[in-house]
Amino acid sequence: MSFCNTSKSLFACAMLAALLLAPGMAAANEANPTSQSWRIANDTFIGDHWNIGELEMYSDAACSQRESDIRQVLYSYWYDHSPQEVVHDGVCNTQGHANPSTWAGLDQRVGQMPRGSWLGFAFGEPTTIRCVRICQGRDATQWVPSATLQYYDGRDWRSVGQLTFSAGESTSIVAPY
Ligand SMILES: [Ca+2]
Repeated sequence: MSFCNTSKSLFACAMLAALLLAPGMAAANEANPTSQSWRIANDTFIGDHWNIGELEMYSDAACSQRESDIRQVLYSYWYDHSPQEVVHDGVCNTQGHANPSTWAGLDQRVGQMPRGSWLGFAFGEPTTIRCVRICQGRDATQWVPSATLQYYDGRDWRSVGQLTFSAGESTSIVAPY
């Protein structure tokens, strides 16, 4: 970049280069982002609170390569304090409310507004998520038809695409990618 050819901006240029090359940062290619932390956030208003009894993330569009090296469950709020493992224990729970085998988000406006509730994982290694399977509630006020997939780039959460779900169990590839 010509910006880097003038001596006056050498320091700024070096800082920029260091930032771009910092380990753990997301890949520069926004169409194929890589990160250890991924989450889904509601795109539509939630009448009560969002219930998710199982969340699975896959690195391929065929939804066959499941990322199972889960180091941490990431969430906006945990309503009923059920064990965090319930969202990745292999049991497709689609019950709602304060069922002990499901995650429930916040049932107040800040959590009900679009992007107000989210659930995700920190994986052991950087990956790219292209497919998500969830088992969410069946009550009309406790599931969402549309969600946004986001990854953490080291500074902010960035949206990469949309997911389309039905009540209960459903799988969606990320669009567009
Ligand atoms: Ca489960």
